[in-house]
Amino acid sequence: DKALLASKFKGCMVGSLVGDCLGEPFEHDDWDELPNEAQLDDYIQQLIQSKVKVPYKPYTDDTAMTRCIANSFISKQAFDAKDMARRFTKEFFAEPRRGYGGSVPAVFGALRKSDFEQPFLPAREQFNGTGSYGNGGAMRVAPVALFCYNSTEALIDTARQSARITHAHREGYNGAILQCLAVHQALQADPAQPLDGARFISRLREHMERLEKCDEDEIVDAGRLEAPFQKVLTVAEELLRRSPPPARGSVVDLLGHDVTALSSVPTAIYCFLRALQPLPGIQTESGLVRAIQYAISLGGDTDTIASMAGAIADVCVLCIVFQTESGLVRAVQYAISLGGDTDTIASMAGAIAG
Ligand code: F2R
Ligand code: MG
Ligand code: MG
Ligand code: MG
Repeated sequence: DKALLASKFKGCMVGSLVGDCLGEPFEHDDWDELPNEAQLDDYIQQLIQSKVKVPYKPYTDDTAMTRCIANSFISKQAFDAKDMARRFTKEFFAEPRRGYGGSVPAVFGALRKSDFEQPFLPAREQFNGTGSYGNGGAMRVAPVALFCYNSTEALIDTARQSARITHAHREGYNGAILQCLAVHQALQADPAQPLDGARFISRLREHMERLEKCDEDEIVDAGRLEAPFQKVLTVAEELLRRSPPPARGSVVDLLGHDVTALSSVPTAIYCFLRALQPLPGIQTESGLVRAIQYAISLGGDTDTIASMAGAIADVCVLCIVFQTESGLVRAVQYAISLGGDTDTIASMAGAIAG
């Protein structure tokens, strides 16, 4: 269904943008702290009551680079590393104060100096030749899932290459692949069926098992884990099985919430999957708002984790059974779908739901 797919594509881009903008005020360099509870409540109340003045929140590097990727595909109708590198660099030098990572500006400088001749080379020289394992490749990858919707293998290859323009470390580009696969699985989910969260995450782990095997010949720098994404996804699977949901502090201790791909991509996927069901202390009917709010409540790299969770969630939550986030509309629609005395049953259900 083309219309449904087009609406999912839009949802993905909007979810990514909204997560970035709303998460930005809580992005914090101090990875040991959860956000101040009172400040967070106050912030959410402001947003719910639309008290925040226009323009509400500026977007950050996450959205700036996501737009570059989307525009490169639109212009070239293919993955073109030089074009993408050129767009990232132009965007950075036009608006360098969007909160970029500490080291990535050096890549843009070197790309510009070499006139984009070798678009993957400057990234390989980062961090004494190990490359960056920051989450910058993952935070911007959503358009790759849309562009490569018809082929998982093309998606994996394109996600890897788009990340390698700035992130040569295997954790940097594997994190981008993982986030891209998560968006893709959300796009493919059947809107008529409730999403099976356990299956969703185990399929991602199976992909990472295969991909991390291929990495065995890569240089492993000291102190980094073997097959790290498989390990963290296994932990996330275990956390998802817990009821009631584990405390936020335990989630952060076990999954992380910092600017590295390893400590943010599985966290974003966990946020999305947890937010499929109501969460204590989060009063919203919207699965998208819940995913973003929950991601922000974990603190740390809030713009990026909320943006990645939002990109996955907005594709999916609208589509579960009925394509509405409104409990009232859902109740009325469901009542009508049962047939029979539809006006009366829908009216009574609507009176209670409203
Ligand atoms: N940088 C931020 N936030 C910090 C606070 C910004 C503040 N709000 C402000 O406005 O100033 N946010 C953005 O950065 C993240 C994406 O970063 P990216 O693109 O991955 O950058 P980089 O520099 O490549 O990596 C980030 C840091 O990770 C560490 N690191 C990476 N690889 C490493 C390696 N091989 N060895 C050691 N350390 C490594 C370094 O500390 C890097 O600086 C997103 O959160 C985006 O929102
Ligand atoms: Mg950012
Ligand atoms: Mg960030
Ligand atoms: Mg009747």
